Amino acid sequence: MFETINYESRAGVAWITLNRPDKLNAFTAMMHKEMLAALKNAGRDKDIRAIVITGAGRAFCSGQDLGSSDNPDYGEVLRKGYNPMIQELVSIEKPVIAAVNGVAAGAGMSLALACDFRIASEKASFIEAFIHVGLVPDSGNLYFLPRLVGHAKAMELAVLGEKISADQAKELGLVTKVAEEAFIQEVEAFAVRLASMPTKAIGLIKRYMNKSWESDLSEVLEYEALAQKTAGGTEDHKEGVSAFMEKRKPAFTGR
Ligand code: T3D
Repeated sequence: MFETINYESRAGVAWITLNRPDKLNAFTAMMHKEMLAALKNAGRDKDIRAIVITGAGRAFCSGQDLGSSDNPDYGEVLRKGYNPMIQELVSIEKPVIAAVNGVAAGAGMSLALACDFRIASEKASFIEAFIHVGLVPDSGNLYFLPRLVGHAKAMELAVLGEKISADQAKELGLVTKVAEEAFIQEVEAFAVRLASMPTKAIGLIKRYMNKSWESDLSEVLEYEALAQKTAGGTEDHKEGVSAFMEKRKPAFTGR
């Protein structure tokens, strides 16, 4: 179905694997197109309740394919390729996990930052590679990085472009977890756990937590009221309360 990525679904989780391992999964125009289609598909599919993005081979993603930058207008490359992909990822009201199996460089790091969670393998590393080719962080990097690590650290990472290890990323709060055991099994367990939670509530948390950065307190209070009205009408809310009263484990269905 796809040339540059793989798409699989199992146990309520969509697995999107960037699949150009000989180029460390560098982005091409085709990969942007396919990632957008895969994300739309996972967002629309009612059986999918969590999404994992990972890389084939030893890397997560090395950013733009420097050998295939045939469009000299990089603004257009971003507007047509990267930006719709990042916007789609952020607007999906389901949890998206970056399973960072190896190096995440340039726009590959941006892709990981735009996800809701990052689980890193011990072999993972992160590098703001843009500066080494005289470019600026893009694909939402200037938005997400300072929000995740603070302004001073974000400036340091973006300007110095030094590679950081999985453990350093964990210390900075960039990753939820560095996998200690078999990486994919740990990611799978985390994704399945998320996929069995109240999906609508997670979607609302994502939507309004993202909006909170551009809102004042009274706006956030109103968003919370709107979100709680919606969440309060879900089957999962009823199930959660029933399970609590009956002293049993809830069985959430995402409805
Ligand atoms: O359109 C536009 O350009 C605007 C948009 C820009 C967005 C961006 O993402 S700009 C930043 C682009 N990315 C980079 O600058 C990163 C370049 N890669 C690296 O710095 C290093 O490869 C890594 C730090 C990621 C990994 O280093 P290492 O030593 O583990 O691997 P390597 O030996 O450098 O790479 C292995 C192979 O992958 C190698 O090919 P070869 O020699 O075996 O045939 C290398 O050329 C290839 N490769 C790695 N990254 C890219 C790439 N080929 C094309 N594009 C890449 N980004």
